[in-house]
Amino acid sequence: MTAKQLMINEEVADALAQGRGVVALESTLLAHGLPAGRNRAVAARLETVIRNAGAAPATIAVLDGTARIGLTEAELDRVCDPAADLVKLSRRDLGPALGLRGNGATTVASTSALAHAAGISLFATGGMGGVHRGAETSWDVSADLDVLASTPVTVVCSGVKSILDIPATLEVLESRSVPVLSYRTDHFPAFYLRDSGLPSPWRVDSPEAAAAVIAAHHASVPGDAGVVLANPIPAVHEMPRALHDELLRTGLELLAEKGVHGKDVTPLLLEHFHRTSEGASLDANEELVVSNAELAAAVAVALAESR
Ligand code: PSU
Ligand code: MN
Repeated sequence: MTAKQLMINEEVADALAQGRGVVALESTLLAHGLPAGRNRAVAARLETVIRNAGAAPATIAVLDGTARIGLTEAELDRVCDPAADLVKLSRRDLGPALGLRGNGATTVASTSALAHAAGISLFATGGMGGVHRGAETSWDVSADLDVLASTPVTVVCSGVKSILDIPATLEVLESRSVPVLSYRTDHFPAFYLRDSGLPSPWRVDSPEAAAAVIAAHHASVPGDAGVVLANPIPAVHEMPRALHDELLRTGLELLAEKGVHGKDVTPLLLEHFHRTSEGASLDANEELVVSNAELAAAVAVALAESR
């Protein structure tokens, strides 16, 4: 990428040059996953917890045809402003967005790709995309999985939402040689819930252990597969299961009723959860992302210290 296409801000560039920890953050969860106002507060909180842990935050978005790694306060305002009308950019959309000098918010797929291009190996988010329910006929499998299979970046997330087909998502990660580690639990988490009901392939109990696994994975497994570090939502913020199941049921009905497909599925379901739960899912969402940013920063620092 040319210097005009990829710009790394000073804080991030300095941290990279000094071998300090850096944590990438995506912008789709801000622009399309959280309501206006609340998204800006979450953006600030994420950056603060990462700095407090001794790492540099690198929120990523495409603005005026440039992929920006690390945003100014004004750029964060813009990403969080619905009037800015940022489109949701998966990895395949980066060429059009840069070539046509557009604006967009980056998903796990495009954020991982841009983070790697900038030399960043850790990324924190809420949930990642995966295999959608009914993918056997819709073919809706998130590019997040493909990118993880071919990009040496660790994604710290709270697993995947139960709106997806979680067993199928875990199968694809296995086929594509992406290790899945869960943090201080034997169960793979499901975003609003601490336990998806499925066992986690691996468990780690400290940031140092996660860093050791990440380093050993890249040293021993040929290819460029990334790593999933799944961090369950803090227990005090977990959603009541009955409320969760009811929202999921009505959310899936709403999707079928409206005939929504493709990239609009996740934003519509999130909006349904947030509206119907009167903010309970919003609080859960915020707390899990913050917790993931904290863990990612601790792992980034452990990785930097072990080098
Ligand atoms: N899961 C969430 N919140 C989100 C997303 C996923 O709980 O905002 C976003 C992420 O940016 C993820 C993207 O990369 O949705 C996946 O979209 P798709 O399924 O269209 O690939
Ligand atoms: Mn999709």
